[in-house]
Amino acid sequence: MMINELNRKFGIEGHVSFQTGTGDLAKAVVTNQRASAEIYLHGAHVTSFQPHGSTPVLWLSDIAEYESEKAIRGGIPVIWPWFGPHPQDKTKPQHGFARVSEWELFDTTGLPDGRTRLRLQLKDNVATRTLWPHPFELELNITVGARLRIELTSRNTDQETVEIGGALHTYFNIGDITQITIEGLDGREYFDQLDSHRVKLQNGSISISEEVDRIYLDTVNECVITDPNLKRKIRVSAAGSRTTVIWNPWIDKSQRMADFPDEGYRTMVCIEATNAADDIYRVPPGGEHTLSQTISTEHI
Ligand code: TA6
Repeated sequence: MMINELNRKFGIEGHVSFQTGTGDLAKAVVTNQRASAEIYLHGAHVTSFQPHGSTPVLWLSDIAEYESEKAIRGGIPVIWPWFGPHPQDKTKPQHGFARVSEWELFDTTGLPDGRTRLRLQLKDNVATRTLWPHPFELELNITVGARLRIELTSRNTDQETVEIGGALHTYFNIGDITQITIEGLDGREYFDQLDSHRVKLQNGSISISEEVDRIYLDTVNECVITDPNLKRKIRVSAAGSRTTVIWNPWIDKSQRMADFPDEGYRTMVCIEATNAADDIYRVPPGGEHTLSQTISTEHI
């Protein structure tokens, strides 16, 4: 849909308008009483969120690739219907296909409390069925206020039960990776993806001084990033998820990724609301599953 048609059908004064973004991809620009945000229809990808008076909350690569077959590096990639490599077929795209699909805008709402809600939809098509042979409806609800709430609802429109994995693969903007701590995962076991998926135990809060790629299990608590440089905490809660991924690529992996600045690892960390490992959902015909993440900040 052309930008002027998006604005005619879905634009709301004081809430949301539509522009041509990087790579000529269409994006929604939300500016309301509480915050601003940007969402690309490509991948239903939230690329920025900034409560008024606050530092940007999401990290976005300044060399991200904005192309139809690429995922934008940073923000909140929608990982679906599998997390990581495809369980049986490694030739299929890492992290599924939702983040490189063109989503439809379903509706926009200016809520009475001043927040703005966008609903985007993805349905099965020839391309998705070659990768995942099931009909489906996927809906992403994005609610922008002082907090950012993302809800990914999977509806099984097939005649058989399907297994749903995925993640809201959120990249957070931080002052200095070596100075932050992450609370909320103390006492949780995790798969260490960098050590043959060995199961390890988290002792206390997380500090990062090397590449970290961990799938934490049975996670129910809110995660809190304490960032002394930016003088803030970022609170990250999830629902519909009992696995949480913590990732920082550190130096070598940053240099290996073409769309990731060599020094980018210094100012980002991923905390991902995930359905992976033993937290995959078996959704019956006509059933649905919602994975959500809520993000807020507070000054310290
Ligand atoms: O969520 C962590 C992770 O699975 C890492 O292993 C790393 O591969 C990261 O996702 C980014 O994956 P991508 O396919 O976006 O380059």
